[in-house]
Amino acid sequence: MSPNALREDLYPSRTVDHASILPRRDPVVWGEGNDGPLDPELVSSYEEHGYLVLPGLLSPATLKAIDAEIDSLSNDDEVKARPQSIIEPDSETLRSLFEVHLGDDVYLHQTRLNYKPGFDGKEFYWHSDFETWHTEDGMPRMRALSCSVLLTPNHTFNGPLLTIDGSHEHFVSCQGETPVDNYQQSLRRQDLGVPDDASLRELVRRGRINECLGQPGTVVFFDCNVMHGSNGNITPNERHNVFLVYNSVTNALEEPFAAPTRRPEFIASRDVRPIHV
Ligand code: 6CS
Ligand code: FE
Repeated sequence: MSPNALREDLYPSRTVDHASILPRRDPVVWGEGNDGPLDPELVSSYEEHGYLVLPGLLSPATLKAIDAEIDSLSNDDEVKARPQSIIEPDSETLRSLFEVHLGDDVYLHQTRLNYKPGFDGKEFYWHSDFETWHTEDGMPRMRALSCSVLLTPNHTFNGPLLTIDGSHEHFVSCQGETPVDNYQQSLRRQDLGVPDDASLRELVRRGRINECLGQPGTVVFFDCNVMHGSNGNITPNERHNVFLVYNSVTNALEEPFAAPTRRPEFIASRDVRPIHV
Protein backbone atom coordinates (compact mmCIF):
# COMPACT_ATOMS: atom_id res chain seq x y z
CA MET A 1 0.00 0.00 0.00
CA SER A 2 1.46 3.41 -0.96
CA PRO A 3 2.29 5.71 1.99
CA ASN A 4 -0.16 8.18 0.49
CA ALA A 5 -3.01 5.72 1.10
CA LEU A 6 -2.50 6.15 4.89
CA ARG A 7 -2.34 9.95 4.62
CA GLU A 8 -5.29 11.90 6.09
CA ASP A 9 -6.86 14.16 3.47
CA LEU A 10 -8.50 17.11 5.27
CA TYR A 11 -9.82 18.50 1.99
CA PRO A 12 -10.99 15.62 -0.23
CA SER A 13 -11.86 16.78 -3.75
CA ARG A 14 -12.16 15.10 -7.17
CA THR A 15 -12.37 11.80 -5.26
CA VAL A 16 -16.14 11.57 -4.66
CA ASP A 17 -19.15 11.54 -6.96
CA HIS A 18 -20.86 14.58 -5.44
CA ALA A 19 -19.89 18.19 -4.71
CA SER A 20 -20.06 19.54 -1.15
CA ILE A 21 -18.99 22.49 0.99
CA LEU A 22 -16.60 21.44 3.79
CA PRO A 23 -15.42 23.57 6.75
CA ARG A 24 -11.96 25.11 6.63
CA ARG A 25 -9.69 23.21 9.06
CA ASP A 26 -6.87 25.78 9.13
CA PRO A 27 -6.46 29.29 10.55
CA VAL A 28 -6.50 32.14 8.02
CA VAL A 29 -3.82 34.07 9.90
CA TRP A 30 -1.22 31.75 11.40
CA GLY A 31 0.44 32.95 14.60
CA GLU A 32 -0.50 36.24 16.26
CA GLY A 33 -0.49 38.21 13.01
CA ASN A 34 1.18 41.13 14.81
CA ASP A 35 4.81 40.55 13.81
CA GLY A 36 4.58 41.73 10.20
CA PRO A 37 4.40 45.12 8.43
CA LEU A 38 0.57 45.30 8.26
CA ASP A 39 -1.50 47.28 10.79
CA PRO A 40 -3.59 44.95 13.01
CA GLU A 41 -6.87 46.23 11.51
CA LEU A 42 -5.63 45.33 8.02
CA VAL A 43 -4.72 41.85 9.22
CA SER A 44 -8.21 41.50 10.76
CA SER A 45 -9.88 42.65 7.54
CA TYR A 46 -7.84 40.08 5.56
CA GLU A 47 -8.80 37.39 8.11
CA GLU A 48 -12.52 38.23 7.87
CA HIS A 49 -12.84 38.77 4.10
CA GLY A 50 -10.06 36.55 2.69
CA TYR A 51 -8.45 39.37 0.66
CA LEU A 52 -7.01 42.87 1.07
CA VAL A 53 -6.54 45.67 -1.52
CA LEU A 54 -3.60 48.07 -0.86
CA PRO A 55 -3.21 50.90 -3.44
CA GLY A 56 0.11 52.52 -4.38
CA LEU A 57 2.58 49.89 -3.18
CA LEU A 58 4.75 50.09 -6.32
CA SER A 59 6.37 53.30 -7.57
CA PRO A 60 5.75 54.65 -11.11
CA ALA A 61 9.44 54.04 -11.94
CA THR A 62 9.18 50.36 -10.92
CA LEU A 63 5.97 49.98 -12.88
CA LYS A 64 7.55 51.56 -15.98
CA ALA A 65 10.46 49.11 -15.88
CA ILE A 66 8.10 46.13 -15.46
CA ASP A 67 5.88 47.30 -18.32
CA ALA A 68 8.86 47.51 -20.68
CA GLU A 69 9.91 43.96 -19.76
CA ILE A 70 6.38 42.59 -20.23
CA ASP A 71 6.06 44.29 -23.61
CA SER A 72 9.30 42.65 -24.73
CA LEU A 73 8.41 39.17 -23.38
CA SER A 74 4.84 39.10 -24.72
CA ASN A 75 6.02 39.88 -28.26
CA ASP A 76 8.90 37.40 -28.26
CA ASP A 77 7.96 34.19 -30.13
CA GLU A 78 10.80 32.28 -28.44
CA VAL A 79 9.35 33.20 -25.02
CA LYS A 80 5.82 32.31 -26.16
CA ALA A 81 7.06 28.88 -27.24
CA ARG A 82 8.40 28.06 -23.75
CA PRO A 83 6.49 25.63 -21.45
CA GLN A 84 6.13 28.52 -18.97
CA SER A 85 4.05 30.45 -21.52
CA ILE A 86 0.32 29.72 -21.67
CA ILE A 87 -1.49 30.88 -24.83
CA GLU A 88 -5.14 32.02 -24.88
CA PRO A 89 -7.60 29.23 -25.86
CA ASP A 90 -9.03 31.06 -28.88
CA SER A 91 -6.02 33.00 -30.24
CA GLU A 92 -2.22 33.03 -30.35
CA THR A 93 -2.02 35.76 -27.69
CA LEU A 94 -0.14 35.23 -24.44
CA ARG A 95 -2.49 34.36 -21.53
CA SER A 96 -0.05 33.66 -18.68
CA LEU A 97 3.70 33.45 -18.18
CA PHE A 98 4.86 31.34 -15.22
CA GLU A 99 8.09 31.50 -13.22
CA VAL A 100 8.51 35.26 -13.58
CA HIS A 101 10.42 35.60 -10.16
CA LEU A 102 14.16 35.81 -10.11
CA GLY A 103 12.40 35.33 4.23
CA ASP A 104 12.21 34.05 6.39
CA ASP A 105 9.83 31.20 6.56
CA VAL A 106 8.08 31.43 3.21
CA TYR A 107 9.11 30.37 -0.24
CA LEU A 108 7.62 31.11 -3.66
CA HIS A 109 5.24 28.32 -4.65
CA GLN A 110 4.40 29.98 -7.96
CA THR A 111 4.77 33.27 -9.81
CA ARG A 112 3.02 34.23 -13.00
CA LEU A 113 2.00 37.12 -15.20
CA ASN A 114 -1.65 36.91 -16.19
CA TYR A 115 -1.54 39.00 -19.34
CA LYS A 116 -5.32 39.23 -20.06
CA PRO A 117 -4.86 41.13 -23.33
CA GLY A 118 -7.43 43.47 -24.80
CA PHE A 119 -10.11 41.81 -26.97
CA ASP A 120 -8.59 38.28 -26.62
CA GLY A 121 -8.22 37.81 -22.84
CA LYS A 122 -10.71 35.09 -21.92
CA GLU A 123 -12.21 34.47 -18.48
CA PHE A 124 -10.70 32.64 -15.52
CA TYR A 125 -13.77 30.81 -14.21
CA TRP A 126 -14.55 30.72 -10.46
CA HIS A 127 -12.10 28.53 -8.51
CA SER A 128 -10.17 28.12 -5.28
CA ASP A 129 -6.43 28.04 -6.00
CA PHE A 130 -5.98 25.75 -2.98
CA GLU A 131 -8.33 23.13 -4.48
CA THR A 132 -5.93 22.83 -7.41
CA TRP A 133 -2.73 23.18 -5.38
CA HIS A 134 -3.99 20.50 -2.95
CA THR A 135 -5.29 17.98 -5.49
CA GLU A 136 -2.73 18.48 -8.27
CA ASP A 137 0.38 19.74 -6.40
CA GLY A 138 0.00 18.04 -2.98
CA MET A 139 -0.17 21.23 -0.89
CA PRO A 140 -1.34 19.80 2.47
CA ARG A 141 -2.79 22.78 4.36
CA MET A 142 -4.23 26.24 3.69
CA ARG A 143 -1.10 28.17 4.58
CA ALA A 144 -0.36 30.10 1.38
CA LEU A 145 -1.39 33.46 0.02
CA SER A 146 -1.24 35.25 -3.32
CA CYS A 147 -0.11 38.81 -4.00
CA SER A 148 -1.59 40.19 -7.22
CA VAL A 149 0.33 43.28 -8.40
CA LEU A 150 -1.76 45.45 -10.73
CA LEU A 151 0.46 46.66 -13.61
CA THR A 152 -2.29 48.26 -15.68
CA PRO A 153 -5.55 49.87 -14.52
CA ASN A 154 -8.05 47.22 -13.34
CA HIS A 155 -11.41 48.74 -14.26
CA THR A 156 -14.87 47.23 -13.76
CA PHE A 157 -14.92 46.46 -17.50
CA ASN A 158 -11.58 44.83 -18.38
CA GLY A 159 -11.70 41.67 -16.27
CA PRO A 160 -10.59 42.61 -12.73
CA LEU A 161 -10.09 39.94 -10.08
CA LEU A 162 -13.46 39.02 -8.50
CA THR A 163 -13.54 37.54 -4.98
CA ILE A 164 -16.39 36.23 -2.84
CA ASP A 165 -16.24 37.68 0.67
CA GLY A 166 -15.65 35.06 3.35
CA SER A 167 -15.52 32.17 0.86
CA HIS A 168 -12.05 31.26 2.13
CA GLU A 169 -13.70 29.78 5.25
CA HIS A 170 -15.41 27.03 3.22
CA PHE A 171 -13.73 24.35 1.10
CA VAL A 172 -15.77 23.42 -1.98
CA SER A 173 -15.08 19.76 -2.69
CA CYS A 174 -15.44 19.23 -6.44
CA GLN A 175 -16.53 16.27 -8.57
CA GLY A 176 -14.50 14.81 -11.39
CA GLU A 177 -11.21 13.01 -11.81
CA THR A 178 -7.90 14.68 -12.73
CA PRO A 179 -6.51 13.44 -16.06
CA VAL A 180 -2.76 13.16 -16.73
CA ASP A 181 -1.21 16.57 -17.58
CA ASN A 182 -4.48 18.35 -16.76
CA TYR A 183 -2.61 21.68 -16.55
CA GLN A 184 -2.13 21.68 -20.34
CA GLN A 185 -5.88 22.34 -20.55
CA SER A 186 -6.76 23.90 -17.19
CA LEU A 187 -4.40 26.87 -17.50
CA ARG A 188 -6.06 27.81 -20.82
CA ARG A 189 -9.64 27.14 -19.69
CA GLN A 190 -10.36 25.49 -16.32
CA ASP A 191 -13.37 23.18 -16.23
CA LEU A 192 -12.24 20.71 -13.53
CA GLY A 193 -11.94 21.59 -9.83
CA VAL A 194 -14.44 24.41 -10.29
CA PRO A 195 -17.45 24.81 -7.96
CA ASP A 196 -20.86 23.46 -8.96
CA ASP A 197 -23.65 26.04 -9.33
CA ALA A 198 -25.32 25.13 -6.01
CA SER A 199 -22.08 25.58 -4.02
CA LEU A 200 -21.35 28.86 -5.79
CA ARG A 201 -24.89 30.16 -5.07
CA GLU A 202 -24.40 29.27 -1.39
CA LEU A 203 -21.04 31.08 -1.18
CA VAL A 204 -22.55 34.20 -2.80
CA ARG A 205 -25.56 33.97 -0.43
CA ARG A 206 -23.15 34.03 2.51
CA GLY A 207 -20.87 36.80 1.16
CA ARG A 208 -20.96 39.40 -1.61
CA ILE A 209 -18.95 39.40 -4.85
CA ASN A 210 -16.16 42.03 -4.74
CA GLU A 211 -14.28 43.63 -7.68
CA CYS A 212 -10.61 44.25 -6.85
CA LEU A 213 -10.22 47.51 -8.76
CA GLY A 214 -7.21 49.79 -8.75
CA GLN A 215 -4.52 51.71 -10.57
CA PRO A 216 -1.06 50.28 -11.42
CA GLY A 217 0.95 49.75 -8.24
CA THR A 218 -2.02 48.45 -6.26
CA VAL A 219 -1.44 45.06 -4.63
CA VAL A 220 -4.24 42.61 -3.81
CA PHE A 221 -3.45 39.96 -1.19
CA PHE A 222 -5.79 36.96 -1.18
CA ASP A 223 -5.97 33.70 0.74
CA CYS A 224 -5.18 30.47 -1.14
CA ASN A 225 -8.78 29.27 -0.64
CA VAL A 226 -10.80 32.37 -1.44
CA MET A 227 -13.21 31.71 -4.33
CA HIS A 228 -12.18 34.03 -7.18
CA GLY A 229 -12.21 34.45 -10.92
CA SER A 230 -12.24 37.14 -13.61
CA ASN A 231 -14.38 37.89 -16.65
CA GLY A 232 -13.13 37.99 -20.22
CA ASN A 233 -11.69 41.25 -21.52
CA ILE A 234 -13.52 42.50 -24.65
CA THR A 235 -12.17 46.04 -24.31
CA PRO A 236 -8.97 47.55 -25.80
CA ASN A 237 -7.62 47.98 -22.23
CA GLU A 238 -5.20 45.17 -21.35
CA ARG A 239 -5.21 43.95 -17.75
CA HIS A 240 -1.67 42.87 -16.84
CA ASN A 241 -1.35 41.50 -13.29
CA VAL A 242 1.64 39.69 -11.79
CA PHE A 243 0.89 37.05 -9.12
CA LEU A 244 3.36 35.93 -6.44
CA VAL A 245 2.26 32.95 -4.32
CA TYR A 246 3.96 32.61 -0.92
CA ASN A 247 3.72 29.28 0.90
CA SER A 248 4.98 28.40 4.37
CA VAL A 249 8.14 26.31 4.36
CA THR A 250 6.32 23.97 6.75
CA ASN A 251 3.56 23.45 4.16
CA ALA A 252 5.81 22.09 1.44
CA LEU A 253 4.24 20.11 -1.38
CA GLU A 254 3.75 16.38 -0.91
CA GLU A 255 2.43 14.00 -3.59
CA PRO A 256 -0.81 15.19 -5.30
CA PHE A 257 -3.94 14.34 -3.26
CA ALA A 258 -6.04 13.67 -6.35
CA ALA A 259 -3.98 13.59 -9.54
CA PRO A 260 -1.98 10.83 -11.24
CA THR A 261 1.24 12.82 -11.60
CA ARG A 262 2.95 15.96 -10.26
CA ARG A 263 2.80 19.21 -12.23
CA PRO A 264 6.03 20.79 -13.54
CA GLU A 265 8.17 22.79 -11.11
CA PHE A 266 7.58 26.05 -13.01
CA ILE A 267 3.92 25.81 -11.89
CA ALA A 268 4.45 24.24 -8.46
CA SER A 269 7.91 24.80 -7.00
CA ARG A 270 9.43 22.21 -4.71
CA ASP A 271 12.40 24.45 -3.87
CA VAL A 272 11.46 25.42 -0.32
CA ARG A 273 14.52 27.56 0.37
CA PRO A 274 12.99 30.50 2.28
CA ILE A 275 13.08 33.93 0.65
CA HIS A 276 14.45 36.81 2.66
CA VAL A 277 12.51 40.02 2.32
O1 6CS B 1 -3.47 25.95 -11.52
C1 6CS B 1 -2.89 26.94 -11.07
O2 6CS B 1 -1.93 26.86 -10.28
C2 6CS B 1 -3.33 28.27 -11.64
N1 6CS B 1 -4.73 28.30 -11.94
C3 6CS B 1 -5.51 29.34 -11.64
C4 6CS B 1 -6.77 29.51 -12.39
N2 6CS B 1 -5.24 30.18 -10.64
C5 6CS B 1 -4.02 29.86 -9.87
C6 6CS B 1 -2.93 29.40 -10.76
O3 6CS B 1 -2.53 30.37 -11.62
FE1 FE C 1 -6.50 31.51 -9.36
